[in-house]
Amino acid sequence: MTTFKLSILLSLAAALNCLPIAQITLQDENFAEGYLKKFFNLTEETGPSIRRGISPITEKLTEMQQFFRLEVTGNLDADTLAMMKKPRCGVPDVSLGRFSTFPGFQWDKTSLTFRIENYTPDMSVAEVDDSMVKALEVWAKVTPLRFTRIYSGIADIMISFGRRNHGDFSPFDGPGGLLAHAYAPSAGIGGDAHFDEDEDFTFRSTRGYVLFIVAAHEFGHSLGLSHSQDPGALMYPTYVYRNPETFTLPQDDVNGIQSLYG
Ligand SMILES: [Ca+2]
Ligand SMILES: [Ca+2]
Ligand SMILES: [Zn+2]
Ligand SMILES: [Zn+2]
Repeated sequence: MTTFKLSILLSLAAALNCLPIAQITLQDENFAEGYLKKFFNLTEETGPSIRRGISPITEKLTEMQQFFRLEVTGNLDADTLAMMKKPRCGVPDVSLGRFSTFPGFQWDKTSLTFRIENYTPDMSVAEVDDSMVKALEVWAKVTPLRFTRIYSGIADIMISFGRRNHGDFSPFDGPGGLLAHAYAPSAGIGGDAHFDEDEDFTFRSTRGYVLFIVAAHEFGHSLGLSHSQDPGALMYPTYVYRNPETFTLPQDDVNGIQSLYG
């Protein structure tokens, strides 16, 4: 534990060599460590890289910079920190499958149910309903998957809004940062999508986060996609405003979902 802390401090100190010291604060360093733990599986265990003398922080910073196609420095530089601070999805970025999927996680049926358990006060009920239905249609359009809404009982895809600790082991974080997360296909919590009620969701405005866009991304996870490294993809981890009226599913996402469901 102590050794790990020390190695983090040393590698972050090394990372700061080429920057004016005032630019990155201790708070930023702690934030960066938390980010790498959450999204890039930074752990305190010793592994092959430690035996090769590479600090886990440097290794994970490198991995993160490669994922986001940043300049690969292995250092916590300003660009890297700025990327870490963008609002984003809560699902980790560790990439596992060839087409940005979670290997072994896909529905073995094409007819799925969904249920909207509660609503956000940010929008009208009709706007939330419309956003969720259209977000599922994005995926139905390019696959044999069909979605049926139910109003009671357990659906495959349970949709809810919550803040902070909301009943799973992945609490939200207040305004900004994490916007939502969803679980890969399986029984129980699998497929479910949770939205951070501390965000300001919107139907069509350029202010706040367009619920349709956030939901369409999360339902990609509900169906088995992981994050894409393609900055133009819907399954890119950070939020990018897109006009819901003119949205079409980018090719990278079409390829990903069709690799699972044809
Ligand atoms: Ca479920
Ligand atoms: Ca948040
Ligand atoms: Zn995501
Ligand atoms: Zn959750």
